[in-house]
Amino acid sequence: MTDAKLYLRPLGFLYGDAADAALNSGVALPLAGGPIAFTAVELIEGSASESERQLLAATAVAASRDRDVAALLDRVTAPRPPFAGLLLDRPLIMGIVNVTPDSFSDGGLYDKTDGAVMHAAELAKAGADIVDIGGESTRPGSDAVQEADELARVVPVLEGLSGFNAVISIDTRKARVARAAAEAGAKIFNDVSALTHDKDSLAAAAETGLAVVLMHAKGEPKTMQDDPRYDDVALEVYDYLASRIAAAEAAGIDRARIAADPGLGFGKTLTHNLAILANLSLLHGLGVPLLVGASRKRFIGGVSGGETPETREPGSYAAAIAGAAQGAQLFRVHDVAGTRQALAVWLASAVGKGS
Ligand code: 7PJ
Repeated sequence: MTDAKLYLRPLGFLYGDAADAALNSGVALPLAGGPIAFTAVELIEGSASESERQLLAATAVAASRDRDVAALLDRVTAPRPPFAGLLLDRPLIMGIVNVTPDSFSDGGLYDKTDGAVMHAAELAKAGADIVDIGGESTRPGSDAVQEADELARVVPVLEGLSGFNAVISIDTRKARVARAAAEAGAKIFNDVSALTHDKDSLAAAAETGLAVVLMHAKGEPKTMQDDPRYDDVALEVYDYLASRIAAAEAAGIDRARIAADPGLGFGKTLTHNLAILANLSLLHGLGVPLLVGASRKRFIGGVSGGETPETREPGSYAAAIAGAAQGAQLFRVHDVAGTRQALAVWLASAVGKGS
């Protein structure tokens, strides 16, 4: 096979005492250095168009003398440093604050500065570790927003949050917005274009020292849902994110400041979104924390019904749990209290005790 690349997909997860016992007796390996252990690995060699797959015991992969396998396995198992100052020893919740008049899920309810500031405070009280402030709707079909309009929307909100107790993230594709947000105290540059939309974004991230979320999207928001196609969506998303992490590092952004996100709903059909979720653990090979943004997205309605975003909340909890069960570290959600409860009950029942 020409151009064969290597991927490792951890499988067979253990939690709590079972994970500890398996790690101590050497029959499992730690997932991203966290409390979850994995017992099996799908070893994938090839490319999105042609791949060979083998299911192996994790211990067999650990015993491999192949240097590429060993290096990749190191990335899968290595502990992740704190992200934007936050320890990754439990699922972290990023609450969504839209400051957009056309936001699809809250109908523009929070489009005024005071409303957005109040909403952010409510999310923090409900247990959000991060609040993500966005002034440009990137939902499917939406138009681009002018920089001046976006700045006018988000800067007063960020200023209203000075001294705020949760970490502040700015959801933007624009370098100037990210720079203004950094001045106003934001710690995370969450970019659905993975720092590609604006040619100054890599430099803005490097110079401000912001942590970055690099998200996969295929195409622009306006047209991304017009018949997206992939040979193998999970491998193509992986390759894209790997290339964006490399570009970020080359621009001077330390790997410790990077998280990766497969971008559910961004140029993906229902089948693509589900393939990504089912293969999520593959992305630990990127060697950075993973963020999952499934909240209220259309694919949830596609699985089980749920015409309006508000009715997709139970499915959003389930998608977050599916991500957490595979070791994803960050969850971008609308309903912070509900997601927190869902993740807490899942974790407590997987581990067999409350925290
Ligand atoms: C995402 C995002 C996502 C990250 C939006 C929506 C559309 N940022 N911004 N991941 N989605 N990192 O909330 O439905 O999935 S805007």
